[in-house]
Amino acid sequence: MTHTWWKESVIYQIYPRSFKDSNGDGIGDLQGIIEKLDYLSNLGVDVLWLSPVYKSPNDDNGYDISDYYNIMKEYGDMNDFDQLLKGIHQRGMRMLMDLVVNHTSDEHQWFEESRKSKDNPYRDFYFWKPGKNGGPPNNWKSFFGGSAWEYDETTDEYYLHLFTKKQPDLNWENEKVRAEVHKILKFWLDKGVDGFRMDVIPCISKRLEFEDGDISDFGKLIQERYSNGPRVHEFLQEMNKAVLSNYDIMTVGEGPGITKELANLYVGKDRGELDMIFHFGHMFLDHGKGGRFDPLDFSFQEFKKVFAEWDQSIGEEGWINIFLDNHDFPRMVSRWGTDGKYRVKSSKLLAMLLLTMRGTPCIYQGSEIGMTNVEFNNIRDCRDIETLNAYKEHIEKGGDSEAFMKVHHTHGRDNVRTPIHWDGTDQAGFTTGKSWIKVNPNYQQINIEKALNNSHSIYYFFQEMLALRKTHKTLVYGDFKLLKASDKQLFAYTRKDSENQFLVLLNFSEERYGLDGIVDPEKAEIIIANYVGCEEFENELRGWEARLYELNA
Ligand code: TEU
Ligand code: CA
Repeated sequence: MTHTWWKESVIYQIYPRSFKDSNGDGIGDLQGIIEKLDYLSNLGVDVLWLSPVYKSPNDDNGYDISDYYNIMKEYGDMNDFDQLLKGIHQRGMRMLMDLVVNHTSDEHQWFEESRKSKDNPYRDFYFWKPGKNGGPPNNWKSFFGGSAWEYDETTDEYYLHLFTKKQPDLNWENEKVRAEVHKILKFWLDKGVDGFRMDVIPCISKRLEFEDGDISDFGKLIQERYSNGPRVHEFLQEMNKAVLSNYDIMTVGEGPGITKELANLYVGKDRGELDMIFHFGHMFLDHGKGGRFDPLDFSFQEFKKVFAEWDQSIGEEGWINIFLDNHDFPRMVSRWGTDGKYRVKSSKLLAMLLLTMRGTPCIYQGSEIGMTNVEFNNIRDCRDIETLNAYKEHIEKGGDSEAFMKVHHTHGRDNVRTPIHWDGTDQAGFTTGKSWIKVNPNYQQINIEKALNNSHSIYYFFQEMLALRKTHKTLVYGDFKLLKASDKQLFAYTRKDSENQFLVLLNFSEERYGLDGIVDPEKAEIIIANYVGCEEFENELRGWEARLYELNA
């Protein structure tokens, strides 16, 4: 086993806007993160992934960049950034920046030039096409509702935007665009940044025929038209050769549309492309043909199968991330656990799942204290452009507002973007001003100050699991084997290498679960569990009980 730091690391994702506000304007900022570096270091995470902090008009909260070389003014300035990076390194941690180069903001100087005229030197930095039959060039839909094309009167043409109309797609066919991206990478890497999470990276190579797609099934549209285009690997290998390979860094692709069959083309160890990807096998499980706001039921067995099949297909060849939520998906305890009576137990169970799989785990801010989804009853409380656009479309089609808000409560992105609960004071200690988005009303029950004063809190369970993963490398590199695949309640698997064998038992229900024959107490020792006093329950798991056993040879 060759030790690789980015395989043995655990990432903690920070959504800066909601992490900690230091100057009372109600918006999180870099100085706020600096204030909390000891908290993060004490938790035991290794790499901090910051969602975008570059200059942006915030149409999509920073995923619409207008200047890659400057810090968003609400977050601070380059001095704050340098101080933050230094503080992270001083604590032995690393920083991942969020590289968003599938598209820019429409307020980026390149686009402002590009839209001026058909012969502007920047015209080919983006995709411009004449309309067809009085409408857009094809039937492609944006991830965020409506057409993926916006008409621009000045030059009587449409431009492509897979996301909002303020996020025009960059034309990677143009080698000048690729050279500019390499320059951006080099600028931040020369400042000492330890790598990048690359936003929607499988979408950077477009199918230039721009053929219509099957818009009745958004997941299919992503796979058949938007992701895994003809030159994506060429572009990534070129980027790796020109820049990435010159640094000891970590590169993480966000991979909507990457299938398990295609994954090792991106992350295979000899591919010279990316180190790992966030795949969406489980994340899109409950997305119906209409996308996130068209929810589907799915089975627990399907959820388990995703982990087994992805591990199987990646094998020893590549590497993946392990995550259960992020800034785009509902809170993990509300989505995969239960945020009622068993919130604490199920949060710890999910922590054990996250930290005993093969891959580089990523903890989303607030998961370490079991933060939950938030019930917004009024669309005016929502801030996410994807939600606001979907709501508008829903109402225009005669949909019912209450029904939409109900789906938003379980599936919307605002759920994971409310401020972190630092304590039980006003605005949860996040800001002394008025927060940009409502604080979850349960902040007095769920907050970091309480967690730090409770030795049985979710926080300390995460801390213990993180420490275990550090000292038991079998949990990083060991073979994964799913047990009882068809069981409707138990998620059981082993992790094994030449030194150790571990058994993980996760009871995804409040019903008890009999363990007859699964564990031989003579040959198994409990390393950690989310209940105290497991010995007298050798043959039974209680509601949402999680156990990690070391199996003696
Ligand atoms: O997300 C792309 C993506 O695939 C998810 O946004 C998800 O598919 C989408 O929410 C549809 O439900 C990345 C960023 O993570 C996201 O925050 C940005 O909004 C998006 O790209 C555009 O940059
Ligand atoms: Ca602020």
